Amino acid sequence: MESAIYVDGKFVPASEAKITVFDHGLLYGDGVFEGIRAYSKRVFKLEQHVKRLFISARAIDLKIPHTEEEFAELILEACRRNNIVDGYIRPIVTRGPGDLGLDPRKCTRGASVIIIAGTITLYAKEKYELGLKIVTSSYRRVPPQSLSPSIKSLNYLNQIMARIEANRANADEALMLDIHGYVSEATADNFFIVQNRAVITPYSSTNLPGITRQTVLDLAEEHGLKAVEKPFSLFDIWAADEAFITGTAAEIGPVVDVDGRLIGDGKPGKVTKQIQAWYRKLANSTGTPIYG
Ligand code: PXG
Repeated sequence: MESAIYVDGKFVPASEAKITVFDHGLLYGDGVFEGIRAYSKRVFKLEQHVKRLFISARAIDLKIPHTEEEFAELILEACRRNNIVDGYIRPIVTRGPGDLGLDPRKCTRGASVIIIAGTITLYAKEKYELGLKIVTSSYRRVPPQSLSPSIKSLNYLNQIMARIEANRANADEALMLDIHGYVSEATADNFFIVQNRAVITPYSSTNLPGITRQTVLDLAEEHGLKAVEKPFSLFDIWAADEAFITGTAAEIGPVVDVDGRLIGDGKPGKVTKQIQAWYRKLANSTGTPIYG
């Protein structure tokens, strides 16, 4: 059966879900989006995702034609229309249709709202058992002086360039440094190291303030580990006991090789595995019920 997609105010079959070629989301990457997961008939961290979507929209001066509560309800409805039990929900809000020319004032109709509810797989299943092999990209993450990397916008070319580099190197993912050479994040995930039972991740000023990142920081504290946000460099990765990436789509992905150097003993670490288990348990036992 075809999936039902929300676009421009109504649910339509996927084959009829279309927007105009004059949408500024397409023409200029002018828009924002979210990536949300559902586990066991519940939407995980729904409120946080909707809040971040609205903050991203506000950051680019884009008005979403709904309240946060209405938007959350639309996401739940998208899940119901697609009989989601476990799935991935992808809300997108663009500047909407407008004449050529990047001035947002050309988009007189207002924002386009799209919600896709389906599935996503970022890395093969065995990568979660064997660990990911990543390489440091020669592309630096766009600095906040140019465009805040904390905005979840439709501009992913910075990360896609890094991803192409990783593909060419036969790696699973790329590690991106910030403009000063400190670790920023992976192309679509936040990055952590584990050192002496402390989980360490960079401040979110140079990356996306990931909802999984925050969940991991909270889980670590709750279970008596130290959760630390601070800048660190490649040196600290070489010296780390463990490393992993976090993201809604990726969940918790162990990193065992960076630029051909093994992290720890080259196998997914003990703390990483604990965090995977805590995360799985939380994700499968909390969230907003889809079916009431
Ligand atoms: N950094 C970036 C740049 C991201 O895009 C994360 C970190 C992790 O954030 P969360 O809140 O998910 O823990 C992301 C997540 C997609 C897709 O195609 C979206 C992301 C990642 C992978 C795929 O919908 N964004």
